[in-house]
Amino acid sequence: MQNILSSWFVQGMVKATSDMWLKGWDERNGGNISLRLLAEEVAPFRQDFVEEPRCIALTQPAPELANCWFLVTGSGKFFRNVQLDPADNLVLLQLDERGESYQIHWGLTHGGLPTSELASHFLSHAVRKTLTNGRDRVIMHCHATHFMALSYVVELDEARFTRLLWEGSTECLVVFPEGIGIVPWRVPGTDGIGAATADKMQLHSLVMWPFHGIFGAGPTLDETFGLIDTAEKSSEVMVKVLSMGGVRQTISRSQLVELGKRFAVEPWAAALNVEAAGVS
Ligand code: 2HA
Ligand code: ZN
Repeated sequence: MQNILSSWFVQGMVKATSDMWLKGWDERNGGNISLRLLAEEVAPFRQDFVEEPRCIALTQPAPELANCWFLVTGSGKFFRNVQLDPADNLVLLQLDERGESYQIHWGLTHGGLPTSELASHFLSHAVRKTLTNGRDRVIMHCHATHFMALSYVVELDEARFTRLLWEGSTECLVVFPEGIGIVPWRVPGTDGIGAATADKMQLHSLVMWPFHGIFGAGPTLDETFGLIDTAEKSSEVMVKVLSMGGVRQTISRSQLVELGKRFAVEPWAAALNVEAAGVS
């Protein structure tokens, strides 16, 4: 019988957290990931579950996620350590039939809790699950360096910031046509920032937390990592461009429209219609 440590979902979390650590996006205990799993995906590993699962009440009920399973990074755990001991740094949990509490079935072998950003994750999962008819299964948060850096110097306007990143690399409009939402600065780890983030997830698969980091939503760990990586790459280009004296030429509005047509995506109109980034 296969051990849960070799399951695709534990191995997927090991790869995502290790890659993100190597990218420099997850210093110390920075960042958190949750992956929604189906009952049939976890069923083959029941022999590895604890006999008496701990039950913990949610600070905010999530009825849309009733009975759902999640693999989540642990609170206070370091991404760089997940590969060394996945069972101590990750946690597999299931919500109850009303979405008011969860039981810990595997992981956190030395105790502890799921990520401090569980409220943001569950509220965002609830929104994305409904919006995408169950397709989106991952919420990922990290401290992507250049993306964060831009939040200190650009106007914190969603359409203008989206336009800046679309212009920062040709692929961006295709990868995140629905643009980037921005939540005003708030204390992390609270229900308030969770609700504000989930609200932005109604329109955008990427959300900026200024001076803190990024939240991404997607169908798989690979896709969500790729989404954040693409936004971060464009941010790095723009940090360099701004450091070299600013934009002198860029991708035009009509070229962005052409890109959308060629790749059959509908670019967020608000970002298409603001004036070109950096050219003032
Ligand atoms: O998990 O990144 O926002 C630590 C954080 C909190
Ligand atoms: Zn954070």
